[in-house]
Amino acid sequence: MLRPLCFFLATAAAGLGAPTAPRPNIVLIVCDNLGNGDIGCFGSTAQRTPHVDRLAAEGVKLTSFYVASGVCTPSRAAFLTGCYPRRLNLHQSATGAPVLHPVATRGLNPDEVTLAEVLRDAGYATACIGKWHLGDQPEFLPTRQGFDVFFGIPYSDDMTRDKQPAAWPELPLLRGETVIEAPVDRNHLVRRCTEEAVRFIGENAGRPFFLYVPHTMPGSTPQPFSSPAFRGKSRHGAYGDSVEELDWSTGEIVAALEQHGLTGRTLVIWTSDNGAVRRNPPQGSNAPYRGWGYDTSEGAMRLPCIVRWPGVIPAGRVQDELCSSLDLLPTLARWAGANPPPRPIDGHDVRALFTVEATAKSPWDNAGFCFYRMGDLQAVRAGPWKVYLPRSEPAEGKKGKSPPTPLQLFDVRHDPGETVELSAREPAVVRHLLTLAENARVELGDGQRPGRGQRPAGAVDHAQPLTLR
Ligand SMILES: [Ca+2]
Repeated sequence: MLRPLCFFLATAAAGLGAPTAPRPNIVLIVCDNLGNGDIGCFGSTAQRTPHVDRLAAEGVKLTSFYVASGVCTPSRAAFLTGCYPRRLNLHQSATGAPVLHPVATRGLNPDEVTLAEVLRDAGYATACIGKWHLGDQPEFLPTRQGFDVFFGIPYSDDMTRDKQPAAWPELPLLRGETVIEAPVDRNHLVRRCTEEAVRFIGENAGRPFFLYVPHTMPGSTPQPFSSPAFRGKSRHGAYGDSVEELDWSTGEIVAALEQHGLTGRTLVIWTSDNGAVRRNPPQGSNAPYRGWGYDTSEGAMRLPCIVRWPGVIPAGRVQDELCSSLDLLPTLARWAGANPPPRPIDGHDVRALFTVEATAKSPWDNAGFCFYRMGDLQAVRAGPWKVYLPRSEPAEGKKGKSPPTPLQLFDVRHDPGETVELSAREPAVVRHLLTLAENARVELGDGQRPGRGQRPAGAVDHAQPLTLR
């Protein structure tokens, strides 16, 4: 029921101001657990982010950009597939956890078509440099999902052997499918991944490339890691040091593009996989949004995002229309002259939102954007309105069971902090959003109710730890 409308709108949006520029290189930088209020150009004063701020000044700043989940694995799956995690059955692990743990029998199904596969088939060189987190078995590694190059860790940096000595290996660093170090020194991950990214740009400057940099930091540990050059240098503790190193990393990648004369031929996207998570101060910030990472709050899923492509995307704009990490695959595929996967996906071609002044409208306004926490549909947004669905049963979450909640409606465009509850004043809006929620349940499911559009996750019978050989 959702699909024909989606296809129609995507086609309609593509006709609006779609540029005829040559296909760009694509650099996709995704931080880990970094919130909207952590970045200067999005309002932070806690730490310095000059390189990211410059990117925003030279591109479009998206202020209603949503990821598809408040936690790592499902959010990262959506970036690469354009699908809601529940469609892929990656909304939870095989053991019912919110993310994949080491030695997981589940992973992103090799049958799914990733952005890397779409672009590689169109002639792009492809690299994934950072934290994967879509399956740690050989069948599920980046090299099996369209990436020529993988350098990084297979899951979160806090999934260390000391937490599960009987089952988990030392944190492995991989090149391709081979463990080259274990345990890897986490202080140097961002620096080393940046050096690998810069090298990949240099080696592929003469052909189209897709560089995916899913960072490991600030991550989930109480004190984020950073290299000695940044440690103790920010005004905001270990957290600020980590964010400033990520900003440095962005600057190095942008400088490498400049050095090779690729600035005008490269589309850079900069964002995060979910909002800042609660730690002991000094900690991250999701301001002006409410809530912390891991749930379906605005703070968890509405993230800073910048898209820069000089000459095609006008500089210095702010776009407040709703768009999503789900949109990257169909949007980037079109810009690369490639076709999106033949199977149903959830994202839209939103090129017009990035390039056209003021006139383009979000394709999500019609079908609505869904907020799932694991398998539970908890909220829907369309236009300015976000409804939190009433829940009579306690819901299972990363931090244990959350209490029952009533239906709540907010105008998150004009009240981003969700301070004024409006359901009693806007019954027609509520009815409309509840209809969209029901449409989503039919297609994607909700709780124990299956959706007709769900597809199986990848699975292996026996998982082995990734160890040095
Ligand atoms: Ca994350």
